[in-house]
Amino acid sequence: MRQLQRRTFTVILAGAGLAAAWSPLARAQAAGKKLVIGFAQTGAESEWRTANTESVKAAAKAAGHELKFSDAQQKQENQIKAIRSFITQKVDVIILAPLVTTGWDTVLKEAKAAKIPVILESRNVVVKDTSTWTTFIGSDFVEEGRRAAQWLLDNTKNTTGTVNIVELQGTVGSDPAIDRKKGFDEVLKGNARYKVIRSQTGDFTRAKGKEVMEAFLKAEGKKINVLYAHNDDMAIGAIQAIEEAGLKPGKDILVIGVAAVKGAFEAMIAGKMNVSVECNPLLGPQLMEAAAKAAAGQTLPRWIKTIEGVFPAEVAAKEFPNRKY
Ligand code: GYE
Repeated sequence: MRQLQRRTFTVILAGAGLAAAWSPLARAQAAGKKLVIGFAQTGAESEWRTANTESVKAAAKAAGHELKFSDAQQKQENQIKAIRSFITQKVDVIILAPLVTTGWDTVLKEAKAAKIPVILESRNVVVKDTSTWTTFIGSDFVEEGRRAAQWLLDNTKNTTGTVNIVELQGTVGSDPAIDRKKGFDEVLKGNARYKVIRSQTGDFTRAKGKEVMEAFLKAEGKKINVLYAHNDDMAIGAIQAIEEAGLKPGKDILVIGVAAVKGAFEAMIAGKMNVSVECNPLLGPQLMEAAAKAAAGQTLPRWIKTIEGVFPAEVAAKEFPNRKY
């Protein structure tokens, strides 16, 4: 079993940037400056996302910055529009939670030309010119996928025969979906008895998670041993589908989620979910720190990585009171 972490915390990986070259006074001035920040959020697709939005709003308020918030309702074109409007409004910093990895080249170049630093949070991009964004603040999604698979291996090692897995992927083309799949497959590769028999997107939402799980159950029925959902919301939606099909989630079908949000803890305490791999949405304070540095022209590390643990059902009741999201 993986080591458990009672509380989440974050570290800045590397690179003090140009800070060392600055006088203490210049640094204090940069830190104290009130900024106008544009935040192009993906939407409100999950419990994770809601906690993320609240964290950014609260941290901006606490720092005295003005936050211009845009909810893109899970549409990339809305995020692109929001970025362009932030450029027109001459904000000091743009925070982008990119819905998908690709399609950002042009608009990020526009932000760079306007000399507005762009900070990526919670999802990453793939662009030709990587100098168009300053830093990515978020998790190691490949590692999250590996942890999910490792939990499965550890907790099914005393069983025999094929382990049939169905997978609910996140939003198509988003890096948490791509990487959570990659890490999971990587660990199970070479274990021939573990088979992903169905894999489809549930778009990170409860409603879609339920709908797709219904289809999986119709097609595969009792053959399904395990559900791996790329986030807790889809797992929770799927749990309903499993119950409606007359099966016991957590027992007839093992349920693995990602995020470790409160909803997952409730499901684990109720015995309907087996494990949730943590992904911390409370990125607001780090984002504000990075925004101040970026606005002051400092270089940031390319990746400010969140450190996370794994929470199996056995510890859910004990850990629940400590959870902040
Ligand atoms: O896991 C999912 C959300 O980008 C890490 O997006 C984030 C993911 C998170 O909607 O629940």
